[in-house]
Amino acid sequence: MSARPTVKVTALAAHTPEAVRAALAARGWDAQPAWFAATGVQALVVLLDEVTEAEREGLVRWGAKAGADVLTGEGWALVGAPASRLAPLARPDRLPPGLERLAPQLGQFLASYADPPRRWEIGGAALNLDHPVLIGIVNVTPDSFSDGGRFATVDRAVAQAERLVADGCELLDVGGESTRPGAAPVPAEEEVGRVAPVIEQLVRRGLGPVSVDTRKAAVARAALAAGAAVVNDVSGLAFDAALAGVVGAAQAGMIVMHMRGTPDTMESLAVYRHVAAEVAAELGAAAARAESGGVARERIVVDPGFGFAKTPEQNFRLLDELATVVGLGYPVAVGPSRKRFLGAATGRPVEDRDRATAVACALAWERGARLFRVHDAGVAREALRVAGVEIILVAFVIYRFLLFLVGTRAMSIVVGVMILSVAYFGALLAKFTMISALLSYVFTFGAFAAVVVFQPELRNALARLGQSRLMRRFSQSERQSVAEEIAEAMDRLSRAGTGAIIAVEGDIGLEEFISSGVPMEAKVSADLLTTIFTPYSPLHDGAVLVRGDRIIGAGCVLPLTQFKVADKSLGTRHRAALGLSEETDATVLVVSEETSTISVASHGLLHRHLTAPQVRDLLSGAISHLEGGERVTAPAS
Ligand code: PMM
Repeated sequence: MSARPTVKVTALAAHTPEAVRAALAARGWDAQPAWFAATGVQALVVLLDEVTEAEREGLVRWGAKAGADVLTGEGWALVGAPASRLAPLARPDRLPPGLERLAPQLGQFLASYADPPRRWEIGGAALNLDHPVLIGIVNVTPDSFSDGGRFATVDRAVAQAERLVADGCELLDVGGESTRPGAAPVPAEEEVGRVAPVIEQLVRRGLGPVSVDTRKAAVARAALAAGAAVVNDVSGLAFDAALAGVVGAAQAGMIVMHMRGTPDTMESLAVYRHVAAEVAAELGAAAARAESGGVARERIVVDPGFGFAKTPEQNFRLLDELATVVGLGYPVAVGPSRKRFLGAATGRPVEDRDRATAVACALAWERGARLFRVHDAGVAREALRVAGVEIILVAFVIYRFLLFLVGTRAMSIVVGVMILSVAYFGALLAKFTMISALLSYVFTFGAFAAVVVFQPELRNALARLGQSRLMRRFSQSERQSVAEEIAEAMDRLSRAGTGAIIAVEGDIGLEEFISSGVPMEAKVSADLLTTIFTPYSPLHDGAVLVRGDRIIGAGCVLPLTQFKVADKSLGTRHRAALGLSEETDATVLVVSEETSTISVASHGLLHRHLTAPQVRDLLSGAISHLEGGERVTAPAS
């Protein structure tokens, strides 16, 4: 009876439902059920505010039965469970009595969570949100913080817009009033004079759709008349109550951004107890204002307003907890481009923050944002790509390095070094000065010791680096004939009781051993091999080295195994064969002078009593490895 294979465990990346969806789809599930099941198993945590005492008690009882985690306090409850387990709380027909008030809000959240908005309806068109949508910034203000004044004329604005569109922007955001901290307000007529001619030109040249970045109903009206399809309001409808009506009437799209106060006062209002939750709540209220003012839900995008009434730390917390804003159920836009908080983190000046912008956008995308307001789409995209390639490269190098170490003595030493490092930093933290001083000596001299201890490994690694498998590939038929010649030679030598040792090179080069004997360049043949090992021939005592179909050296000295060999019937040839197979991936064949038997050393194991056909099959690749290898060595005491 054959044993069952072991159960394979794969940890799925469950920070979004994507991994579960992909796993189900790969197992034949249809797209829609796979997505719903994936969102169902996703663990969610919802915070419920303004709950009554009775509702708290009801939730705790329900949580105990449903297997959900419920934490509560005065007026609030925090519920953690997979979405599918939360679902009954959103269904009036399945709600436990007393929890009826929960259903509408929770239902809306779960519905948009399971089926997030995939399109954004804007004036006369719709933007698809199944990929990152870049919004290119065209500032026509003389004092914008990042590119102030550069595109102040229509022609320059158009040229910038053309670059942005060429770099993949799907919407152009034209702004005529700076919103930098402390910026002075611009009268509506002046703002219209800046933005309307530019919007007209962009639309006429087919560079649209175009958005207007304004807080004022009058400016929005003029911009929409000039052909704008979106109004981007950084005040979240707090500045001009008439704005929602203008956007609603024009059936345009609207970006509702979060901020507090005005550019003049916002810095003093950056006070939050929990920035993400408060921004989401205030933004939800602003979006509700837009809806009740006449803007249809599917036309609204929300934006957490990076840099507006937030300190650098609050911006980063908000970026990390962006899913809370995504939970409002509207598509989310972000505008971290070149902002001060990125400068605070990177130390870069404003003109050198596009890489940081790209990284912030990538993080925001992963947390659910779909639209990205950027100054330089090309650099941002390029930086994103480079950042991705770099991460892959570093991960690949670390992976190959670990693969190289696994199973070698180096791995246990790496573990030892890690333990010592932990001890060292522990001693530093605990201010144990004697222990940390001693360990620092260990590290200083340990580096030299490592070079000595790992000399064979380092030699191998360097040899491996210089090798290319492709260079040494030779055809299957050549390999077959080489295998036959060597097997034939082994057979003749063992019948004659002649000692011999032949090392067949693997991926690791053997050139360093050639110089210890006589370099050769001869085709492998049974006759030549038996001749070389004939007793009293000058070369019979050393090893023959074979690369591909060539004998590259004879009479060569191989390294002896560093371990103890207890079996006295194994002489110097066997110890050399084992030694080389420990340091390289060569296959080393030995004919014993004492017993006339054939052995093979490979990867530190010895296979004894081989027949010539077995040797042939091993070398030709007909069998990939031999069963029954023995570890005949033991650590030297
Ligand atoms: N930032 C600025 C202006 N308008 N609009 C939205 N929706 N989101 C933002 O983050 C945002 C914005 C300020 O930056 P800028 O002066 O570079 O345009």
